Amino acid sequence: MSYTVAQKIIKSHLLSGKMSPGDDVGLKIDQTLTQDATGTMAYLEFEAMGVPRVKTERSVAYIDHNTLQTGFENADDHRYIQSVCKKHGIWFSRPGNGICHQIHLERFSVPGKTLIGSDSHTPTCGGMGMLAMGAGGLDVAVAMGGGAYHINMPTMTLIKLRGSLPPFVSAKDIILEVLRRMSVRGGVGKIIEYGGEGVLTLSVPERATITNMGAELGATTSIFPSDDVTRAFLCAQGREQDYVPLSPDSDAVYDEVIEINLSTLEPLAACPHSPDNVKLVREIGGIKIDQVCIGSCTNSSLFDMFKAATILRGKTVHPDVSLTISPGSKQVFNMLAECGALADLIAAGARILECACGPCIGMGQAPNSGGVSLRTFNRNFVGRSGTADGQIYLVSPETAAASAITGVLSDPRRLGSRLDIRMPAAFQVNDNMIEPPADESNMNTVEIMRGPNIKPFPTTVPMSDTIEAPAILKVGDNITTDHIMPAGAKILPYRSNIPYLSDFCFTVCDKTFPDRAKKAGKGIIIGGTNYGQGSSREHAALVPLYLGIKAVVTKSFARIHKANLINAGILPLNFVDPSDYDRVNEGDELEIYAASGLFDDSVRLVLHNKTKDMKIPVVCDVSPREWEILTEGGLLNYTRRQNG
Ligand code: MIC
Ligand code: SF4
Repeated sequence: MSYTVAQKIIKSHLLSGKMSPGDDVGLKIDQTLTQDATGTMAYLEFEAMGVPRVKTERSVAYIDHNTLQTGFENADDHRYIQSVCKKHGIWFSRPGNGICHQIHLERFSVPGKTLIGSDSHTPTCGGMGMLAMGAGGLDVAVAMGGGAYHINMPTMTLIKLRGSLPPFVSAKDIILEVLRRMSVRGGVGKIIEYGGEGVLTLSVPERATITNMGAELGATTSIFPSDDVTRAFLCAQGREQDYVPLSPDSDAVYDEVIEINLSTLEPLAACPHSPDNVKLVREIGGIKIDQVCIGSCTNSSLFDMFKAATILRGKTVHPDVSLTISPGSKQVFNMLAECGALADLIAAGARILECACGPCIGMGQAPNSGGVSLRTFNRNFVGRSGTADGQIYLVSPETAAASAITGVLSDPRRLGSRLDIRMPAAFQVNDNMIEPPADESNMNTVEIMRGPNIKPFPTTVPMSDTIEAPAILKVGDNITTDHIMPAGAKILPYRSNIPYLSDFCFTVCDKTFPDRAKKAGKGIIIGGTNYGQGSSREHAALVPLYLGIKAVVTKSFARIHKANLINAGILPLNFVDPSDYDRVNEGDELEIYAASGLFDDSVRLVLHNKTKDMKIPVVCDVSPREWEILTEGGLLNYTRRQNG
């Protein structure tokens, strides 16, 4: 047998199932990561499982999302996470140390290992040759307790990179080109592997930009081989001992092959309001801009920051533009300061923010009304910036910096022949902001600090034979988790308070939804294709659960959200005939029951539209294990029973 890079890692971590596409496979997880916006819930779930010490090789908790502390809530949650880490064997990255994915890449990623994280951009470490996947918090909690992580065995897509990038064209433009070709649902059920001679021209942080934003394809993950470039990065991080070479077998078989000639790529931008609405920068033209934000887990490496600093050196940010810079990690920030590049940015008029997610998740820096904002980030969903009518374009650091000077969207190739950037031979290594856990012998002395913001999460009951509820909401295609459970500075502090969050559920689509759902006490949601794309936030399942949602019936689901619904005990159903979507209106009275008592690998059910008196066939496309989770009322109940 011959294997791709991803198949090799899956094979060496396989705990259950067969590696044939679509089959449920259980994987041993070597490493986990959490961030603070999903972490509090994940650790509450971990505590509820009653496992005294994590069983992974390495688990790390990062504080990077909720760093605007306008009340006690975030600070309380940070204290809680810090104390749980100390007690239960988890490394704690303190606020100020940077964005989880950037730090994990620098300090902990190891080629050939598996990683799951309670954040959809966990595939960033695929740039290091790890099998790194985003997951719901409960899945991460189970993995910390030593349990397998289950996925449907993906098909394999090879993206063959030819040639090398022209000056001022960036790794960001490569992933934007992939999104242009494949769309936000083109990666569902797939692992995207990069190969071809173009791979050798890309550094690990550039590879990580590409695997990071592979999340926007809906892919299970994206991965690069581990080669001399990988070794050089690990050496520069003082971690050469972690290097393991990893490449596909020469006769590895891929289900799909896509070729991209890097030499012919041009600067690209994803236009409002979707990461796959990609156009050439020169084709969009010189639209007037109001804001430029450089940073996020996609583009905040030292190389990205150097590019911005070099372009801005000796210049002034345009008077109509506000430019923000968020370095990805303390390592990046420190090195920028030491070599003087930070001074170049400050002198040009950039507003320097702390190294954290910041504007990417609407934590400050919302643009002006109707404002055009160029961001080096990965998502431009409606309202995510904090301004409902903000117009967000996703671009490379080169395009962002060039435009910040001119005040209009600008093709960076106009800047000259090539940027003269010399990367240092070694990164500055100082892990003083990463706190190790207490020794096992001392763990019992650690007291868990729970603030008043932490409310119990909704309990679930085993599934009943029939569900009777109204179609409480009907939505269209590509609904994101930012629609279902918005984030931003006003709401994020309440990620450990499901009752409070419930007042914001789906308000991007329908302001009356929370009230209506509370009055009805139960409901079924009707959705289109790719329902639940975007974030891994399990709150997008837990909050609907709290509001009495029993089932979600759609044309198709995004992977992580579907898993989160199952984990919460909410039935994810698909129309057998997608055109039946038109046969249900909001407000119709519905009933769901099994078509036969039998269960094979997908349960056939009937959606009885009582208002229209129509019987619509629907299917619950889940594995036998997932069906058991659903019938027991969710993963926590299931895991508790498994652990006796
Ligand atoms: C995001 O980019 O949407 C987030 C915020 O990082 C989320 C996680 C969350 O909602 O906390 C993600 O991508 O999973
Ligand atoms: Fe943070 Fe934005 Fe990355 Fe999400 S996408 S982890 S909010 S920087």
